[in-house]
Amino acid sequence: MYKFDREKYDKRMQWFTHDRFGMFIHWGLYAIPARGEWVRSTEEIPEEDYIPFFNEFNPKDFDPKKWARLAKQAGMKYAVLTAKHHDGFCLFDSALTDWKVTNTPYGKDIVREYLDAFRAEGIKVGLYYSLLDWHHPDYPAYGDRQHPMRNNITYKDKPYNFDNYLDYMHGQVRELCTNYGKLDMMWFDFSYDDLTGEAWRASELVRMVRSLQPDIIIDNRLEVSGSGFGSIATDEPLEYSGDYVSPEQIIPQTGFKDSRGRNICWEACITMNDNWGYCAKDKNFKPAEMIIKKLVECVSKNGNMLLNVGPDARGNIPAESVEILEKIGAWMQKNSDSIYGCGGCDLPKPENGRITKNGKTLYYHIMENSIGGIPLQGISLDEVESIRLISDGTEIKPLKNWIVENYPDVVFVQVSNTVKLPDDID
Ligand code: JFZ
Repeated sequence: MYKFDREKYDKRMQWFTHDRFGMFIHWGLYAIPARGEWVRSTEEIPEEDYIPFFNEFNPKDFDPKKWARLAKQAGMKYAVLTAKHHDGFCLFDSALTDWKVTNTPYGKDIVREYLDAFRAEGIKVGLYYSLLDWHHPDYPAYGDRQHPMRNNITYKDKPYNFDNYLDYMHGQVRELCTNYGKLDMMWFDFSYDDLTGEAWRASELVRMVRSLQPDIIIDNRLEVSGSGFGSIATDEPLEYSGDYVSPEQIIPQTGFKDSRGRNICWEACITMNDNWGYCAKDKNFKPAEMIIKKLVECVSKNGNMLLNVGPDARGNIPAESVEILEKIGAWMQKNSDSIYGCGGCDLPKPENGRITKNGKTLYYHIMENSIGGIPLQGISLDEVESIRLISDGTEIKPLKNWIVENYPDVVFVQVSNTVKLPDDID
């Protein structure tokens, strides 16, 4: 019988709630057509028209050390790479399939290269593993609303044995958990319709993963997808509940609380443009300033941000993404004390920004200018030990003038009239 162990749980989540910021990497054969990672399904591409990408996959510029340095400079503390996405193509040298990177012209085990490079930079490492598999003959095709061959009549009466697929899937997860050293995170994706929970033989799967990787953190998508909490919000989470909620392309309105009012861990996964996998035409990148504010927002609600990059077919992270990461890095250089080890606080959200908190220290992220001093709502002067500008350590004195006299309960400070990025004071 499985029994949820909260003490163990709290312990394994420590780095996750401390680190707050990670890099998601979506990479695979779909980088070649360059129309996003769902291209095979959205365009209902038959396997034979996808195989050419396999036969030519050879990312000449791939340098995982470069990726790892970029992540590190951006202040990202962990990373998650798609070991296998829905197209079933494996970026690792699986003994259970030929549909793998070591059989392409590239020839090397990309998962291993990634793990080595990111670990060398001190970045925690995770792997994404797709529960869906559009390549495997025992995965439902015809009629499955996600599958590229859902409408293809030649698949209509094709027999398949889903249990074979589950053996394969479990076997591959075992390979990843056995052959690649310590993994910090496993990101299963995703459940839908009847394919959820024990339909994946999920308890057995998670038991195996945890026996091979005792400290690993697992997302919640074996049970639910996206923003659904699942049983992690209850007193008795199921064995396959996963460790955190994984809202996708959305930041929840507030943080999540469980049935006893405890914070539930969560991680918003977010793209920089509108695609996970490389999409050549998609130039709709969010400004770095916005992403920084969203990271602050996640932390102020006790959540993490997993920010995605989709490297191209040559193995380069798009220039726009590099620029965004460099800007985030410059901000993190000065302000990361307001992110790492921080969470939300009980004060109301200020008019002009957000608050993150670490112990007794409040970080006021001022996102909008005010006239006549910034009010630090929710705290009184006698609670304040000191106020400092985080970016250069400058002492900030509470304002004392005639405006302030009219608002005796509020601490006002003057920082700058032209704040562009969230500037922080503590
Ligand atoms: C999934 C993938 O399909 C996608 O390609 C990407 O990897 C992302 C991080 O995860 O996206 C999903 C999963 C589930 C839902 C929507 C998108 N859902 O249940 O609505």
